Amino acid sequence: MASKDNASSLTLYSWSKSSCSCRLRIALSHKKLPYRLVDIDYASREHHRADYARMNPSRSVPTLVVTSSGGGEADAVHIGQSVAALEFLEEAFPDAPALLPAARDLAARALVRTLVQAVVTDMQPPTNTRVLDMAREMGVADVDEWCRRVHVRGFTAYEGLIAGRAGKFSLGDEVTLADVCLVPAAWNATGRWGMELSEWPTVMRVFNNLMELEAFKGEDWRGKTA
Ligand SMILES: N[C@@H](CCC(=O)N[C@@H](CS)C(=O)NCC(=O)O)C(=O)O
Repeated sequence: MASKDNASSLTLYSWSKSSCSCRLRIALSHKKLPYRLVDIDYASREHHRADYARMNPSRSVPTLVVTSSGGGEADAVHIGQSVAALEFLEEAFPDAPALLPAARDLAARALVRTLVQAVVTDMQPPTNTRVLDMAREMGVADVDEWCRRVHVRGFTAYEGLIAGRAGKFSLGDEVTLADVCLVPAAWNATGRWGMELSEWPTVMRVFNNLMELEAFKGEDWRGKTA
């Protein structure tokens, strides 16, 4: 089992352009935690193969695999939900830079988690590949417009939550899990669906500030070929 001694080894199964995978890559980079990256061939639906599904029955990316030092594959922990994996990193590596406000600041922690959910439950799932495939099968002609509409609602909610509260980042001047989830959603919006963030001035300002940071900039897939 993983412990809090930083001795665990981490493997991330990820697809470069998956917003859910980007959350983990950004967090791992921000926390400066070494890990092994395994690229999933999303186009050939590698995440739907039986060997992957044994690790992650949801057949989605990412999956974070945690092996404790001295432990074998049999003892490995497989975390197949990105937020569970993010929270695991918070708890397992308390000496790494935190992405949640201090435990005593319950209100700030609740706001960060609210912002996280505004992205990970309200924005990403309706635009997931399998959902878009279903939408196409059921006659939705323009799934890009579907995604844009989902994101307009999502960014409007996010703007309402952070306007007047944000500092350099979504909540004050420290990077949090909210930022880790926001930025990949903004990459999808701008990189896939031709959206601009100017309609949401606080979101746009926070996004631009975050894009100055290596942990975020280094994971930006827009403009890359792979
Ligand atoms: N709730 C899951 C969602 C994971 C998810 O939907 N990942 C997408 C990529 S961002 C995926 O693998 N989709 C595969 C599919 O739809 O078949 C999480 O946060 O990890």
